[in-house]
Parts: sequence; C-alpha cells; structure tokens
Amino acid sequence: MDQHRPNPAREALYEAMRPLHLTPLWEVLHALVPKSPTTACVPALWRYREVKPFLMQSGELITAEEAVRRVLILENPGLPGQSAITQSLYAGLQLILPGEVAPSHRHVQSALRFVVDGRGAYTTVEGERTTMHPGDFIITPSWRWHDHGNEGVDDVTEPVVWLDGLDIPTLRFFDAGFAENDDSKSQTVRHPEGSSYARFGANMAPVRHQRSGLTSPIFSYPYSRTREALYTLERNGEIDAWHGVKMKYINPTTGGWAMPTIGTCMQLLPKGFRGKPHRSTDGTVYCVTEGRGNVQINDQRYTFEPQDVFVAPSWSKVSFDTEQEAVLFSFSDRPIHEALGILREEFLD
Ligand code: GTQ
Repeated sequence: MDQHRPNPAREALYEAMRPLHLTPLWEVLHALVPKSPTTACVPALWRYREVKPFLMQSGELITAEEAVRRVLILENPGLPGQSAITQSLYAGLQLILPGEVAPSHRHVQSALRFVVDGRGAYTTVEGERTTMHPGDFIITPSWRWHDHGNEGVDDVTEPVVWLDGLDIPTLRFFDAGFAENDDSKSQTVRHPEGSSYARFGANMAPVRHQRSGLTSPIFSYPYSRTREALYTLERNGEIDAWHGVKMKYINPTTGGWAMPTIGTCMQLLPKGFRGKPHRSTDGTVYCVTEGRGNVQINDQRYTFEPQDVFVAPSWSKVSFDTEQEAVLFSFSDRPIHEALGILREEFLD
C-alpha cells in the first residue's frame, strides 16, 4: 500500500498518541536514514569587496569593546538564523580598528583565525601574543583565555580583518558550551612572542615536554613558511589531479590535525590547473589567500578572487580550474568524521 496516500485511520492513531510524545518511525525512516547525505547547507560565495563596506560601516557604529567581538557572520543561505556556515561550523569576518581591544574571554568552542586583510593586529592566547599577518593561521584552543587588539606595526596603523572559524554549531549540538569573561580586558603578556613557535615549530620539542590537551601547541602557523612549502612542492611537480598541492596543518607532537574538531589545509592550484571533481562528507569552507580561479560546486560555478570565502556542502562535487596560480585556505569538520569512522570521499574523473 502507498504510504503517502491519505490514511484516515493511521492519521487518527498518530493524533491520539501525540499527547504522549510518540510518533511513528515508518513515516520518517527514509528521511532519518537517507541513501546519501541530504544537507540543507547550500553552496555559497561571499565576495570580500562586497562585504568589506558593511564591515567598515559596522566599525563606525559599534566599537570592538562594546560588541565584544565585532563580527559579521557568514550565514549559509540554506541555514537561516542558525549562525552556521555548515551544519557543524560557524564562520565570520572580524574587524578590529587601530587602537581597539576585543576583551579577554574563554569558551569551550575552539576557534581559528585566518588573517584576510591589514597588518598590525595581535591575538593573545594564555599570555602569549602573536602578531597577525595576512595568510597566517592562528588557533585559539578550547577553554584558553584570548583577546585581540590592533596596535599597528612598523608605523602602519590600519583596520585588520580576519576570518573566524569556530565549532559553535557542534558544541550547540552536544549542548556542551561554557564561557567566561576575564577580569581584565587585555591579558598580561607573560611569554615573549614566538615562544611556542621556538619550542614546537622547528621539528623539535622540549625534551621534557609532556602532551597536554588535544590542540597543537603551535598557535600561529605563519604564511611565509606555508607558502614556501607549497611553491617548492609545485616547482618539484608534485601536483595532485584533484587538489593541486594540498597540505594539512598538523599538531607537531602527534602528527594529527592541529585542532580536535576542525581540520585546516592550504592548497596551491597551479596556473592552468583543470582539477578533477572530488566529494567528501565534510562540508568545507574555503578562503582565497592569493590568486584567482573558478570553482564548480555541484551545478554552481563561481569565480573567486583574493579574500573571498566560499562553502562546499557535505557530499557536493567540487572541482577547481585556474588561469593563474591560486592559493586557498580551507577548514572543515574532518577530524570529527575521522574520529567517528564516518568519513567518506570519492575522487571522480
Ligand atoms: O574571537 O572569541 O567570530 O568568541 C565568534 C565567537 C569570534 C572570538 C567569533 C567568538 C569569537
């Protein structure tokens, strides 16, 4: 019998059991256990040159201190009102003007910063400050105090914008979020800048180091080093037909992902690249570091330029093509998929 034809007797039964908070599985089973992922998340692209004027206008109407974090959320058009760019991840563009401070706080949610525009800002994590340069990938681990500021550098004072990526929707799903404000606006700097990088960024670690926590002890991965690695590999011809030259950021003490809930990568697409399509279960957010190109996400095609952000939903077919070299930062919830054994991917022709 056709389950979708009106069936008054069944409808009456469902109606009668509703006060007891009972519902029939057979009406929803196909949707609960789909043949392949059916996400509400849709492909989308945010052009930085269209977004920046709104960020700057926000800068005139509210201070970083009043806002706590002056951020425009990049909300997936398929997930309205959810402050989510994919089902599990949050993304936003944060502006900090010269002289401003975004006050110190901590939360269970892990955060990454990918610096998009301007120089002279810093992030302080647990008493160690790091200066932010375009293309740097910076981590604020779960439950670590962090504040941001913009004091300028080398006589340059300019607005600074970075992409925030957080696991906010994941923590919301687990109902496991806690947060606290610090007593002081700005943390006292207790460690010289570069301490963490000196300890863990030279393929070495202090001999008496004992692992603590799940997040990489390097909290700033400078673009200068990343870029050099990618361009060297490209010159050596190590080009993947799907990804170009794609490297993941790792925790040097484990070889695993730099963050427990968010996987981060940087990839170089060579000039004239005609990438093959790929799909995976981890919906992915991309930010254009350098260069221009095109991305095909299912039947959507976008041209991207520096500082643009775009999102490819879970199981969407993604392929890239370029006329010039391009470099893309990306992040997804892949570490969770791997930890749970639910990652699937396909490399298509
Ligand atoms: O910088 O701590 O975009 O707590 C959203 C929540 C940034 C931050 C966001 C946050 C932060």
